[in-house]
Amino acid sequence: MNETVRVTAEQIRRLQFQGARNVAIAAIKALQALAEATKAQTRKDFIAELCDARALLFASRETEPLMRNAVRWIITQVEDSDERKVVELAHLVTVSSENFQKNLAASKERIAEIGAKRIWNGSTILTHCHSSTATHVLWKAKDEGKTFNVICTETRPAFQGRISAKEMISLGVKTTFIVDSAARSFMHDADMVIVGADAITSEGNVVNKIGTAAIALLAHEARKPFYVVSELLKFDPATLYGEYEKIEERSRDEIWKEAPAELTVRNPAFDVTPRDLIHGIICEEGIVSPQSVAEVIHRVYPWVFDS
Ligand code: RUB
Repeated sequence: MNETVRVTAEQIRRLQFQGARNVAIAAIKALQALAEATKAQTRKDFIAELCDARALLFASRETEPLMRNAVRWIITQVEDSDERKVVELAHLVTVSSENFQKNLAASKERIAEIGAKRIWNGSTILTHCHSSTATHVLWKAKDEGKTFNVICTETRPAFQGRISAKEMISLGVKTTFIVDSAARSFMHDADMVIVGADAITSEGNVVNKIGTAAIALLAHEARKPFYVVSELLKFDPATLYGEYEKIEERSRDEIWKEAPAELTVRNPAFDVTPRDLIHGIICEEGIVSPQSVAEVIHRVYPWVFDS
């Protein structure tokens, strides 16, 4: 196995790359490194090497369809090419990886432009966990000269809320940091919720950091809009064909290292927010309803549905 792929998969598993976008970019870069270092002599061997890398990267975190779509797309470019020379196929991996990352960066900018329009002067935005897409929307609003406040939940057990809070502070945004269980107490101070996504299902439900669904319920109760900011490529095509999105369950040690052995400790990394609680999905094609997201993806990225 290529060393960079092995190390990257381990870093992803250990949360050294955090958030769906960063996980996908790390996996793409690992494929690029594999292509640069390959010793494969034949097309068949090179494709076999890519497929081994795919299996290892997919296993690193299971609730990451953006990473899966990216890796699948890059490998498909190689499989669909008539080229026989390994050096040319390796070059194709490099070019495809760069194109995919350019597309991701363009989507992020577009989402920020659209999302920032929903933020008005004096408003307060509650966010959960750390989504680079959500913080980019807030960066954009700030860059446009808007003044607003942010409430960050700490996001147990890995405290990704601290990353969001530090980013907001460095932007000069007035930020309040709360424990997750204080979300209801502070929902009335918020004008809207903005969170990221790890996966979007065919029904329009959104999988994001554990606790997101409870926050969506609180926003619904308080009649505050709950927005998800996400690239369309976080859609998981397997859900269209009947699969459930798998929810990664992480080590009990992340919650309580010295917990009594006989105690059952559960640590799901994500939960599912039902579409009825989502005001809109802010994606690169605009603000779309969760109900119509599968159709929009079908129009923009038809290849996602190829098995
Ligand atoms: C991160 C998380 C983020 C999404 C979206 O979970 O749930 O909200 O991944 O992030 P973890 P982005 O820290 O366990 O990876 O918008 O950066 O893709």
